[in-house]
Amino acid sequence: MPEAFISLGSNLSSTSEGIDKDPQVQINDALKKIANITDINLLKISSFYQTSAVGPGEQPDYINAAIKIETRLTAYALLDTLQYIEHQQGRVRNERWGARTLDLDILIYDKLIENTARLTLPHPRAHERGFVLAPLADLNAELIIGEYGNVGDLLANCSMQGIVRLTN
Ligand code: A4P
Ligand code: MG
Repeated sequence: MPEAFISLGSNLSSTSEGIDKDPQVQINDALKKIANITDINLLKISSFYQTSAVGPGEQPDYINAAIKIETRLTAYALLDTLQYIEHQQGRVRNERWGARTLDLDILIYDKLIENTARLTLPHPRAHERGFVLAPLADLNAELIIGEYGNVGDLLANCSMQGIVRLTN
């Protein structure tokens, strides 16, 4: 079965039925939903990280994590499934890189290289971002990201300023 790596990020609370859900709860809820999908086996979950927001203006810190899965879904069906979960958890798409209740990105799907309007694989910015590489290194530091090299080496050359591992 194909293996894939997914990053999870949240820096906004959402309120549903009067209950306030902070970013850590958003990530945990997303993990539960992913674990319940028949065509996905959730193999590994990284530590959670508190990370300074990369992007425009002042934004709250993010909680970031990553997972390793195996799945019978194609890469596009997996993207549909992840976007449906984002939508269920109140994601509203405003400005690019803006604050969000939940962001689920496919970092790597097997050895697939894809470059369409809907899907770029490996994820085009994964290799340069500490908030992606730190959780990914928990899962597999030997993992190769396209032409850029392995996660452990990329992480060693990347700024870790504003990235704090949370115990969980
Ligand atoms: N898309 C293309 N390739 C992929 C892929 N591999 N995985 C398309 C998922 N989606 C992919 O994404 C826009 C479109 O990208 C989707 O419709 C999909 O078809 P989006 O989630 O709507 O928008 P976005 O996340 O704002 O854009 P983008 O370009 O994915 O942003 P990034 O690069 O993911 O950055 N700072 C911290 N500390 N932590 C974070 O997690 N995240 C971002 C988002 C910015 N700053 C951050 C963090
Ligand atoms: Mg995204």
